[in-house]
Amino acid sequence: MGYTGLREFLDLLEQEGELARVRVPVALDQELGAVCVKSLRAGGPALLFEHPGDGAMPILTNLLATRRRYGLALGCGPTETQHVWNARVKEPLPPVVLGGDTAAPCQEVVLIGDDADLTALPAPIWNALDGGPYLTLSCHVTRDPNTGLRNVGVYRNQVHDAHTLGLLAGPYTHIMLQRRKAPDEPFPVALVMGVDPRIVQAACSPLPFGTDEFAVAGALSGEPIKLVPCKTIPLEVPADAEVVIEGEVHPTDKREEGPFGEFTGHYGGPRLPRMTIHVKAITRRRNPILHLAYQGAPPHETDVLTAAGKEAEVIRTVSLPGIKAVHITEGGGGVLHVVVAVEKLYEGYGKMVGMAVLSCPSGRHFKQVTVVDEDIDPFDALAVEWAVATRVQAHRDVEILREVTGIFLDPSLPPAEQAGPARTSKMIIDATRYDAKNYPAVCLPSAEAMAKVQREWARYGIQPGKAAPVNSVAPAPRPEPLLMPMPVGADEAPRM
Ligand SMILES: Cc1cc2nc3c(=O)[nH]c(=O)nc-3n(C[C@H](O)[C@H](O)[C@H](O)COP(=O)(O)O)c2cc1C
Ligand SMILES: [Mn+2]
Repeated sequence: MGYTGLREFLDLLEQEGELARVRVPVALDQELGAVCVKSLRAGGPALLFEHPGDGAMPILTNLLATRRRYGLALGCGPTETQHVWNARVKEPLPPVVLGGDTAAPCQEVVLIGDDADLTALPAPIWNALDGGPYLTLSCHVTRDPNTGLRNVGVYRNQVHDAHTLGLLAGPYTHIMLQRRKAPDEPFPVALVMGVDPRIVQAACSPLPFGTDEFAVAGALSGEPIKLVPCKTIPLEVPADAEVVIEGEVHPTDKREEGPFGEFTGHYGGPRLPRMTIHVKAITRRRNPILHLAYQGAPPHETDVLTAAGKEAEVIRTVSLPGIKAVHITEGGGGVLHVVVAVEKLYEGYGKMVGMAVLSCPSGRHFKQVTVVDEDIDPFDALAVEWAVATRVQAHRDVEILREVTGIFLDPSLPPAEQAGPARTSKMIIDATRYDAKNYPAVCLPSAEAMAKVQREWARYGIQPGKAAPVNSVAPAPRPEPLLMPMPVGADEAPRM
């Protein structure tokens, strides 16, 4: 649909003015991270560093770091992704496996054993206190030994030495759940970097356990993903991948891993002995692009990558009627805070929705659910705060749930919880209007006056203001006008 594979997507982004080529050498030790941060804060384009660390292998970052580019990857507008996603993934499209003798781009160069040298890949040190260089956007392909089902998930990899990677995957991740019956046994893994963006979207989304993310990526793209067998392990990888690392996870062979600047904007978990991946082969294109993602203080790519698919999952799995839109916010790192706009069906419905969102399968990591009326755009931070400020009585509308499961990377947890169990408090803020029928009316000029001004705006000769956003943690700019609760004119941006 629209394009095939990463290379064609990059062409599309270039046509759309959404790709910048950085032609000067950029140091891997934090300079590259700093360029990512500055560009992310400005809502900038995808970045192709042509000479990272003076080397010849380009690094691609910030690819899907804005809602606009996430939508472009799906062939839809930035506010349509939730509904487009659910419409397409109703019917997963399984991948096709090509024969082992296929001349696959991902195996133009095959490096086995000692030749498979990780230090040939330009892995950056992203943030000041990182424990080493990290590969950050590797799609880990594994197979469940009990069911034979495939999983594809993104987890961080510290580069320990030429043939060893670290792996940090939460106990709830599917790569770990697949191994729950034999947690200490080594198992094969293929790390895929630089693939069709719809594979990355699926690999970062909380699809139900047992779902083959390649089949979801196939459904998202409208054609089956083409796979080829790996060279040294019994797994299959996308034929057009840029770089593939074949190896084995060794759960009991641990190396000191971390710390790593996480999506929360803080260091995530202490430096600890964690499991390793022993590399058996690296296969790649002749001139590959290494696809990575910056993580750290929001805004960053995880804000969008882990949020958008999860928003679709929340809508799909919460069966209460009246849910209009879901926004997992940038300030919450695309993980911790969620805003839900609902048609309030009866008194108490806001809290009802809040409880359902917290307890849906993909709601595990939410700490704060803000439920707003349907006149509030959940993507408009000003409108959401306005609703909280003017429609909430804390004693009546805020509920706190104690010691429920959270995410161990949350820096606000007591240290013992960050090292393991991660029990957290959660909060529901019901910012829907109480007793809506008798609620004071919203004050604005009439619908007719607003629509006329919208239509005839140019006539007034008013230039846009020059005020810059004051927050450093500002959400990426949205292309549509933000929706305040105002009458909708004919040319108003569509609501979700
Ligand atoms: C850039 C990026 C890095 C991530 N790193 C990790 C990580 O190191 N460990 C982890 O458990 N999840 C990480 N995630 C989140 C997982 O990708 C996400 O939970 C996904 O659903 C995992 O796939 P699974 O559900 O099949 O396990 C990361 C996500 C992104 C976008
Ligand atoms: Mn999965």
